[in-house]
Amino acid sequence: MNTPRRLTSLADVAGAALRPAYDPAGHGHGIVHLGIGAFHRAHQADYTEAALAAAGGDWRIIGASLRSVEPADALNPQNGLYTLIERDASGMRARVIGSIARVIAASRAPADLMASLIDPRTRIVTMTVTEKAYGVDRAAMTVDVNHPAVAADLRNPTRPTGVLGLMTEALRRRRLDRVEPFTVLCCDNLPDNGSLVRHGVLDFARQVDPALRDWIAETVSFPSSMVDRITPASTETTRDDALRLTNCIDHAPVETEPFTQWVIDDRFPGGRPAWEAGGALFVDDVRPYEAMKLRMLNGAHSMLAYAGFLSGRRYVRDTVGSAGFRPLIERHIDAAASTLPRLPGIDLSAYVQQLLARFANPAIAHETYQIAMDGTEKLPQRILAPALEASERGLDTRPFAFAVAAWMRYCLGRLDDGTGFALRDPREAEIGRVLSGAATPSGVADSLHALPNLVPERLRADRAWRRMVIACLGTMMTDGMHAALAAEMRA
Ligand code: CS2
Repeated sequence: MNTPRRLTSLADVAGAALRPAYDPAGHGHGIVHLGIGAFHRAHQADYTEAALAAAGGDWRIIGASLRSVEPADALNPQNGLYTLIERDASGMRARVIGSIARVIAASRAPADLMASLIDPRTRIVTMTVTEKAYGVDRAAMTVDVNHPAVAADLRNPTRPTGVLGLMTEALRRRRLDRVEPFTVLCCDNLPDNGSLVRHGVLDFARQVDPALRDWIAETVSFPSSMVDRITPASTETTRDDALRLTNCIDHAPVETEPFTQWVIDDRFPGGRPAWEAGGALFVDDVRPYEAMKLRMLNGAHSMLAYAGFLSGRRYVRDTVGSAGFRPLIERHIDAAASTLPRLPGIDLSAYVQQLLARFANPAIAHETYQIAMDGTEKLPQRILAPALEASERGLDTRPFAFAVAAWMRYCLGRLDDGTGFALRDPREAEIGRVLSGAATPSGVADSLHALPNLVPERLRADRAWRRMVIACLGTMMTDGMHAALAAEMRA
């Protein structure tokens, strides 16, 4: 083999990695994706790859990152190509993906992003920008005017930088130019995510121009979707493996698990790629699938992230691999499952076994600290909504109380030995303020329960719930997380 060169063309690839089963250059773009991180490259870009290979079409992706410039700097010199590595106990499989046409760093080239959004060839805008990027008040389903991007874009709606502002301005210009609107497809881990973004965009547009709001309400489709693929942040190992498997230096490789799932509302008036070629499931109502995934997978993930991180477990696989921890994960998943309706065609006990095996994947180094990030954005749909339902239906709420206590203990920002760490939460400063005078478990629990727009009112009012949270937190604060895990196993 020749000395490795930077991955720039498929002709350079000379290893075990598979190459696209179609000619990427023969296909134009049809999608703009906001938030082109590792997850998008392991998920939607892979489904689009399968769709292009199976059914063709002008459906390649123009990716954009709203803040960072790294994805553009890594992917553009590679003509959008990157290595996708799937790993599990049986080994590694790699493919070079060709579905990304190019990447825009929006902070550097805002006009380029707007031009791509209003381009008539763009028929779908997909997004994975994380929960905190939207700026939608989820209780009122209106824009949160205190959200920095929303506030900036309302002041300057023709030069938007946030998701709601970008969608509104691009749709305004398409309407003006008599170009059909694109479909907006949210792929973030939020319940009823299409409806959430729709409400946000409509409320934002109303403040810009009520007639535009009505036009968007009548003509733009916002399907919901449930996305799933465990994808840790790429590391040096990912790059080394990509080099071995392609004989190319790849600055944007991604590693992920073999499992992947995408369930989508089939509402695409402007057409869509044949994503079913990659296994996507098109349904009439995504919500039950979302609830299953958010409560069982993501809920258990958040619980084990806080309790695992604070008990010195760096990776998810170390938590399920520990005899003292695994039963608590199983207990959490079962409690989450008990809040769900029956899903035709889904065997929940098989789903549970599959989840445990996925968490245990020895080849995936998924950091508990990565999942612990942005707790205030994640807890409502993952833990608090099922906790409230369980409380109202007389089901066991203890597993959720333990998870919330672990999050509260994490909010103190220090390990049992006193070492400090950053919470990495958009409400970090506010959390620091409300906790500054709180020293006891009940003081901490009361202060965090009182954060606006977080714990549902009816759950806050449940005395038994609060007692349980305080008791769990008390053990965590007094005896440490290891002891709290052991005590919880006996509870
Ligand atoms: C994780 C998710 O970081 C997190 O919060 O729970 O990213 C999880 O890995 C994905 O949703 C799996 O599909």
